[in-house]
Amino acid sequence: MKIVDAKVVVTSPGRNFVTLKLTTDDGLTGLGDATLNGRELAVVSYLTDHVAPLLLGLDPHRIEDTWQYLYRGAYWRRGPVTMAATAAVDVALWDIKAKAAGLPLYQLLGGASRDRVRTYGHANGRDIPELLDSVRAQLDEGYQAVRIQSGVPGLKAVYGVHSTDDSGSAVLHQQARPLVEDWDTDAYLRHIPAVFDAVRSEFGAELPLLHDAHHRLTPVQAGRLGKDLEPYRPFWLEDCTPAENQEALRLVRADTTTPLAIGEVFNTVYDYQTLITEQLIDYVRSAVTHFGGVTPLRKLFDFAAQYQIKSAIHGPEDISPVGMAAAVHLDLAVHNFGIQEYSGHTALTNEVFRHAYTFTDGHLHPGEAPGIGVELDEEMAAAHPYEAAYLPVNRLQDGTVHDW
Ligand code: KDG
Ligand code: MG
Repeated sequence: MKIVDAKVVVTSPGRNFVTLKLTTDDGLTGLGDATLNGRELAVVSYLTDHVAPLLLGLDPHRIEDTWQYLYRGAYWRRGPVTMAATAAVDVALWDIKAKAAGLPLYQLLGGASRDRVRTYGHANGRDIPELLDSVRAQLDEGYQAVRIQSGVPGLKAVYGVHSTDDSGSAVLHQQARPLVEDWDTDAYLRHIPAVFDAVRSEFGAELPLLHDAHHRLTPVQAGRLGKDLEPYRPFWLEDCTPAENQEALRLVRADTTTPLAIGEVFNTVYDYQTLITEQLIDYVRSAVTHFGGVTPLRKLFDFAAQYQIKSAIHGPEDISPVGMAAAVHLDLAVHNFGIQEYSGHTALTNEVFRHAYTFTDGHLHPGEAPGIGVELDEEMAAAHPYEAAYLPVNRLQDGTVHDW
């Protein structure tokens, strides 16, 4: 078998998604997600100009060899653009291999280690009453674990909470120029324990609650937050410090027993070396789409398993259903599965990307369709072309740029 076509499809059924479609000489196709939110076209160029020409004529069954060829062969390796492009190739090749075998991908990864995949959903509110309503809505949708994000008194727009304009209408984060959010760490640290207190009082002790600090704290601030949240037994505190410095987590770990999760902006196992070998974290949170695909993420999970660290694949709305499908196959197969983030996609997105995975009672299952189980409707995709969009940026109240 040979690869005869490599096509990149960009579509925006509400938000941008980049998809690689590989076709073989015997008519099999494979899909891979290459979406890098706010920097989509950089990956499109990387794939179209630099990777697609190399793939033509290759044997699609040689997944490991192709991965090494793209990773080592680029010389300029790692980084989100390179690894998103490499991930798309890797997942498309796994899709083809599983279709050729007539099996769902999870069967090629060792088969199911569980019956279904536990997820967590997103609840958020500009204030505590709005957050409580949002948690209730998540439970009504079937979720059995919930990430809670709250507005902070005195701040107009914070991560994870719908922003409003002066009239109070919701402002979308996807805009032609970055929205500017504002930040005050002290105000945040004062407020979040009260948020957990209110949610625990309303929903009881058993509901797994997660929280994302989105890389904004120093190690000492993160340690204090972790300690303040201990009475509420969070499932985890996510991305507490900026991602670049693995050593920071040593300080946080020394201060708190709140479980720690990190990794959505990591691209290779090297970003995790200290964190895993020193057992500084409890969950690895990389996306299939930004970590080079199923091949390296499987290796990461096996490495993490030796240290009792579990998987928690990043699954926001900006991972397409193609990336989500690959994640759910891996979730079902690996032994050290922890939890899967899942906020779902719009009905229109699910029409452009028809998928076999299902969501029931807060759990996902990849389905039994051969491959990863996603079909791309290219006509519908073309009817919703790319729209320029950025993630927000973040400034302290004196105007200083802060981590978003
Ligand atoms: O594109 C950025 C988002 O994927 C990220 O902000 C979402 O932090 C996130 C999460 O935990 O899902
Ligand atoms: Mg996050």
